[in-house]
Amino acid sequence: NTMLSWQRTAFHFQPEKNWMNDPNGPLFYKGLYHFFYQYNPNGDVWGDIAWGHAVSMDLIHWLHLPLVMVPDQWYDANGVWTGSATLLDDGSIVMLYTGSTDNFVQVQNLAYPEDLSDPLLLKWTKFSGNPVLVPPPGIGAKDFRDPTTAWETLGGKWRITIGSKVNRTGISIVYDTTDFKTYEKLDNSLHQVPDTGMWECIDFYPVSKTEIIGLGTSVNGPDVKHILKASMDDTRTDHYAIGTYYDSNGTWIPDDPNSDVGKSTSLRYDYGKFYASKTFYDQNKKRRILWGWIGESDSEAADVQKGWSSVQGIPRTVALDMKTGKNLVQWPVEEVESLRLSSKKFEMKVKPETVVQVNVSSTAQLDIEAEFEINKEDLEKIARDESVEAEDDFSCETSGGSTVSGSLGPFGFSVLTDENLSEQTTVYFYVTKGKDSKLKTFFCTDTLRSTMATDVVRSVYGSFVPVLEGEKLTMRILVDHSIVEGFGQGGRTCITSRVYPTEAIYGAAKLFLFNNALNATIMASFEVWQMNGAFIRPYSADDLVL
Ligand code: DQQ
Repeated sequence: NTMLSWQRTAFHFQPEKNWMNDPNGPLFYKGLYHFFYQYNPNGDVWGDIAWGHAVSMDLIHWLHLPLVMVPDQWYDANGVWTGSATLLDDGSIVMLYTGSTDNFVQVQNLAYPEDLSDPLLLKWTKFSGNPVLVPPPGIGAKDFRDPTTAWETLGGKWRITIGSKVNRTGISIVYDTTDFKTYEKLDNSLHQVPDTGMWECIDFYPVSKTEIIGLGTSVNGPDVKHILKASMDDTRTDHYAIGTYYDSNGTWIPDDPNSDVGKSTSLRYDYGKFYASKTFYDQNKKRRILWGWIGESDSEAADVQKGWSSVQGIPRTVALDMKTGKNLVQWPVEEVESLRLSSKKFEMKVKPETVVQVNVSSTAQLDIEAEFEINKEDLEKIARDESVEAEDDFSCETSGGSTVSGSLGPFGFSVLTDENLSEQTTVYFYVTKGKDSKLKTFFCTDTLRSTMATDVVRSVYGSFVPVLEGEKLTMRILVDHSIVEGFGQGGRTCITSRVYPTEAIYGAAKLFLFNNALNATIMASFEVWQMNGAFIRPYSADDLVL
């Protein structure tokens, strides 16, 4: 089936076949980036979970290696679930992961590389004393999973946190250890938020307030804020908040309690399809890198037919937005730019209610960087005009999508679109005027018309995006067959979507620029690159890796 085979991506990480989910234990070791992931060796849906493994020199081209851990012990018989790596000061590596036992109890296990001189880290040993942690009193046997990377306390111990829930309160349980074999539970949780349900895949790390660099996981001090992220099992969305970490009792307090982790008002890494994410500190390039699992929006039956399910998002550098101090900025790792082939630059003035085709030859693999400006006179006129209705309640999700026009939007790109515009995925800005006459900008992706197929979940995704005085509106879009990643305002708001066109594929897939605003002319200036495919294939002994 040519339509199904077209959906496989060209430069996103995917195994050769079968089901994949969470990123696990990412790290940089002896010149290589290692990536592990939740993998079903036996099928296209979740189950029989083992750890897949791949290595790369640049986070873009990958060699698949043999599985590193499979469910072969009583303490992980029902799955080698999610875990994290910690690099110790002596250069060794420990991996902590959750095992689902023969009895479906969630326990934490320790594993380490058999041979630290092997840059491929092919062989892993499970510690003979596993499990190292079992659910503590008061915690459900199935509510105790996904240990983080460890960080050092001022007292010289290692500290980790593990996600759980107590009734409907999501919590982050904390342990100290010196040898990763025995642990001491702290009295306080790192943090907890009522009514958020089970917290999966917690991530906890420092960000710099003063410099655009990543920080090692143990760094703390006056110039540092700490990010707490949890993956909300109820909604399958990743939420974070910025706050302050207290070493003495192992607690963290959000800067803004109104947008605490997991609350509906809280920040998300991504407002589309993006879950179970995990960062690591890349000591090679002094940056913090975020991996996120991008699941499917089609049916399981379709996944079985195509023989695979899920991709990983392009790894993103993540840092505190020093201009706002209130959100992170995420940006595709610079290495993805090595896939850029020929590019074309465009300057266009787009009148209200206009769609124009962007003349590029093939559009299944693109990188687009764009700047938009709303005509100043139109902007001022709308701001003054009292007959323009206030839109204080606007949200991308409930807006009806990019066909619903307002005075100042929507405008943006229509990707993976056929000539008749019967199939299209739109990534766009929408500017609203509030009761106070202030303008507010939203960054959205509309997949409602992305496919004629009926077995697909289609949504309008997105959120508010901060735009500072004097800034133009900017977006970047990566298109790779069935995945579209949008980065608004330098990565303040990000949206990933999976789309399954049936008509707009191969040569029939076009790119359009649209302005559906009723009263605003838009100046657009942008560059479009064709993207090369990445080498992502099985490792063979002939490969000269180093
Ligand atoms: N996936 C893993 C769990 C984790 C969940 C199992 C999140 O460890 O909580 O595959 O997607």
